[in-house]
Amino acid sequence: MNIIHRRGWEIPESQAAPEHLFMSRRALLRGVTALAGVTSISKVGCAEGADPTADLYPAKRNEKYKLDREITPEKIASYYNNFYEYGQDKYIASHAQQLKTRPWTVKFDGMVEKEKTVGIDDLIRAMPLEERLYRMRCVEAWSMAVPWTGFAMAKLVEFAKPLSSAKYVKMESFLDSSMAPAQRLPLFPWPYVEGLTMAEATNELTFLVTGIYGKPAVKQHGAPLRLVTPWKYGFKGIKSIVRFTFTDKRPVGTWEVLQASEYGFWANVNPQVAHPRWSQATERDIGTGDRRPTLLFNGYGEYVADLYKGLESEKLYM
Ligand SMILES: Nc1nc2c(c(=O)[nH]1)N[C@H]1C(S)=C(S)[C@@H](COP(=O)(O)O)O[C@H]1N2
Ligand SMILES: [Mo]
Repeated sequence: MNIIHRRGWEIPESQAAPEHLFMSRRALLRGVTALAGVTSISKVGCAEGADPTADLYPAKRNEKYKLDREITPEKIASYYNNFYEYGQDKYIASHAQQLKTRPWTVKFDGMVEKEKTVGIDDLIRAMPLEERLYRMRCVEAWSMAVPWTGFAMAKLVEFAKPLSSAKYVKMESFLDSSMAPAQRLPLFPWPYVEGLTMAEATNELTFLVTGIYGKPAVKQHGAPLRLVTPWKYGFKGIKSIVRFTFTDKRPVGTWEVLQASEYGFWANVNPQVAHPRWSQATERDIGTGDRRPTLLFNGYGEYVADLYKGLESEKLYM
């Protein structure tokens, strides 16, 4: 594979996607050609019909989680995305409208009292929805701050009833190339996979997102169910989840499969630990365009630093 040795922000905005730039140009071109056949739908903020959970929005904001910066304008956050099932660049919002978010089921399996599969609307209605303002830091050194709606993952873990022997939770995105043609390409080991330790999954910050900007989540942000771990790099935030598997084996995430020397299991934000191809010291706020210093644990150390005591020998920051 060709590794392009450039620092993240030296890559022009139009082609900035260091997460995938280690892939060969030929593979990329194949991807672009295959995607060119896809019809784009111009209305990218809107589902086919009314969302069956629309009455739950806007949910009450939990004022505990404060921002140190402006909320990123919706029009910017919703048109600058990473969702490789829909393409290789940031401008996948129209392609992502092919995602069909109903019917949608979520499976709970592995080390649980009893396996179960639930419909997304039943699941969302069983959970206490709230709004939280969180910062998000992508490993590519851009960041945003958005109002997510969702529920604490601890509530979902309670609902799933894992056995006490479970140490990790593995999450999987949908696998259906009829609504994501890029899944026919051999670029990625689909479906997208991510994982957390049980302690991380039940940390109070860990949030399962069903909505954004006071409305049900738009497809490009990973509707109808997406993970947000604001102290970790954005790639941990797996979109459009269909399965939670409780296990005693550490899950290997999609990016770790692709390039283990650059993307690991922990992926905690740390300005002092550079990515092998660029510095993580600062980030570009996609809302204002300003460059600002990156904070340890993306500023969430008071909530999460304790999770990593005794794990200092691990590669916690990549
Ligand atoms: N299924 C899936 N989830 C994913 C990704 C992806 O390509 N596929 N990209 C990740 C990356 S790299 C980032 S930075 C965030 C981007 O979230 P946003 O587009 O809502 O800002 O989603 C993450 N979740
Ligand atoms: Mo990312």
